[in-house]
Amino acid sequence: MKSFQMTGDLITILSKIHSPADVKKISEKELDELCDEIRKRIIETVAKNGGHLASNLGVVELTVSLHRVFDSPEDAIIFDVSHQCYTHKLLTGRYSDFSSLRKQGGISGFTRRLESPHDFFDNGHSSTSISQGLGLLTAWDKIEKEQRESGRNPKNRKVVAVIGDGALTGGLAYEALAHAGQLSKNLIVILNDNQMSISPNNGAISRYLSTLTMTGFYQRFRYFVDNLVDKIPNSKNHIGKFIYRIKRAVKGMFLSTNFFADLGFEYVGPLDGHNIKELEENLRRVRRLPKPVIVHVLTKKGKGYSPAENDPASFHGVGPFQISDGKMEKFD
Ligand SMILES: Cc1ncc(C[n+]2csc(CCOP(=O)(O)OP(=O)(O)O)c2C)c(N)n1
Repeated sequence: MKSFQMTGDLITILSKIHSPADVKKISEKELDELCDEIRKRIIETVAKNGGHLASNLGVVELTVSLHRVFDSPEDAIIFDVSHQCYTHKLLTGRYSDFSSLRKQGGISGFTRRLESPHDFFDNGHSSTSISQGLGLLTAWDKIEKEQRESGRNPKNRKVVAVIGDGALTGGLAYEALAHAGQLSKNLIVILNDNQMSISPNNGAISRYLSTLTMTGFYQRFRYFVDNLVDKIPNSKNHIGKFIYRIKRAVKGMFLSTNFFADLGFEYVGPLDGHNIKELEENLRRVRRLPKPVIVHVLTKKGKGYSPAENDPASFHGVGPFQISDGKMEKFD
């Protein structure tokens, strides 16, 4: 990403995207370029109009992957708070109007039902998306049941709720997690963990998510060691037993019980939220699971624009700023 020399570059891939169907046609080779173009469009627009910058730069690859795997608006993608919905707007037919972002009569900085069938809720209040998703899924299940009973073939629509680790500290999210675990419907919750709320996240939930991240490191360590052991001749004997003991010790250091699994969710992750291939592969698998799933995705707030990466709290919500150095306009 060329954070500092963006003006003048052509936007050639993004300008041809009018709906998620077009996102699915983009070749793997062009995906990095698409993400660069999305970041360029977001930075240029927010630098003029103000808006939520760092949160949006962090979810570019995640949102592209969601629109490649799911079929919005047949499937619902719900954004918690929805301050991070700019990529979603750019991919769902609002690219050409995007310069009006947050202007009177222009594109809203949040999801708005009147603006697009791809926006399922008028959001703004944090921690509501899991509950909204569950409500939608319950209604769709009812409709699909009636369709089946009258001999029609329902579509099996999917619901995805994207919630940040900051919004996950709000109590409402836990009522919804408890309810979803009980109903056992195929609600897909994407936990966008950038270790930041508006400023650095803290408290026991944040600490717990870090523990889960360590679990991911353990899993990668385990696959690495298992692959290595397979290559050693006679590894089933003494060496194998020794390695098994080391693995148990490392596991004890990192692994605790999984809160989400205990609530009845399948836990997937943690995944690299900037690796589209890894995201897509896992999301395609998750799409088929017949139970609630939580996909833990690690992202970097402000990704691709160094002033925002270095100071994500100041770039969470900004007024106009200078792209070359991130200097913000002063309001006296
Ligand atoms: C009820 C309520 N309280 C506070 C806020 C202010 N607020 C806006 S975004 C946000 C959370 C940001 O953290 P996170 O969900 O992790 O998203 P990120 O910006 O880090 O991607 C909060 C608390 C709000 N929107 N609603």
